[in-house]
Amino acid sequence: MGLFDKLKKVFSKQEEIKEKIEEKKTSVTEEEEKEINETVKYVDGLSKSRDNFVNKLSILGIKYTKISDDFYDELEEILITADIGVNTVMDFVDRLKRRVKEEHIEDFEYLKEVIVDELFMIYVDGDILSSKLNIVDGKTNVVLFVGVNGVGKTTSIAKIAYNLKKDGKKIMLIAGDTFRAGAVNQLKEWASRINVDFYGDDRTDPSAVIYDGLNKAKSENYDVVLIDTAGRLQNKVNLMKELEKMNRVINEIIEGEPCETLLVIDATTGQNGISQAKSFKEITNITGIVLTKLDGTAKGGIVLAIKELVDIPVKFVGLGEKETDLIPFDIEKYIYGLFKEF
Ligand SMILES: Nc1nc2c(ncn2[C@@H]2O[C@H](COP(=O)(O)OP(=O)(O)O)[C@@H](O)[C@H]2O)c(=O)[nH]1
Ligand SMILES: [Mg+2]
Repeated sequence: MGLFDKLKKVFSKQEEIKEKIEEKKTSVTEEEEKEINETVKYVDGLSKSRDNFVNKLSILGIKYTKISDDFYDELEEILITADIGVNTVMDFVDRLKRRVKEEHIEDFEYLKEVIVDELFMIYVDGDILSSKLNIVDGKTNVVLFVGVNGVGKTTSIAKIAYNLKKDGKKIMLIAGDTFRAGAVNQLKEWASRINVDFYGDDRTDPSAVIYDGLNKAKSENYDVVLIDTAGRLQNKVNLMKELEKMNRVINEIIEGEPCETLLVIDATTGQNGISQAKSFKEITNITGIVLTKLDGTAKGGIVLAIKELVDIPVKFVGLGEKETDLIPFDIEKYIYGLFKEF
């Protein structure tokens, strides 16, 4: 049995359980319910991508009775338009051709299995996959958020804070986006909505705000501090200097911090998002990516392109606008959500 078959077995079972829970025909532990809800979020959030992608692939299976060069060309095109990077697609098709030849594959149903297996392999590719934040108990951890305007930084901070708060952590949000009008208030409103603490004022130097906020957080033993920033990528040199200064201030107050610098990118911007990621990678040390608005795109393949072109782990994905709609990235659930009807 192929890997995809296994995923289908596990996750479709979870979807069945979800229905039973809703009909109050069964009950599960809190932990199990969390896991099941995440699967359902992937399935719902990736529906646009799935419709687009899987439909095209299925049509391909009807159109070609034989696996020919034309078949491979069309397959390549479908994958590239799904925002999977060009080189990844080329490698993938090469691997597929090799397997088709070696295993004498003629049956499209079986080929489907192989396609999904191989896409999965691209992502995994011997890497250790961890979507966990690098947070240590017993100290104040600092997570810095960067990314251009409108990608979903502030919303993602609120969502992550909401999850950490549920895990019993003492959380502070610091408003380091002193550039955009309304940014400070937006973060403040989120803080009160999800019931965590907030630090921010009307000064224009983000490092000054961070300095005071972080000193307070340290002396009052906060577990995690999440810092919002403004990402004006138009002026790379200035942005680099500003981020350097913030990092220096943070490290002066708490040695070794920030423990994470998360880059937020918007999945609906496709290749543009990828080039933002490359630019940010050049100017500061990014430890993980938050990929937002996956629910709003039909090109969910972007996760695979990030892997190929940027090689920074996707740690969270945004699949909606509510505080419960940001979940740890899980390649198996992602693949299932993308292909379940394939
Ligand atoms: N559908 C959807 N919308 C999102 C997601 N993440 C953020 N948004 C929306 O994107 C818009 C910009 O978000 P914001 O956090 O203000 O971006 P920022 O400028 O980077 O701080 C808001 O309307 C959010 O509700 C997501 O995962 N899915
Ligand atoms: Mg913002």
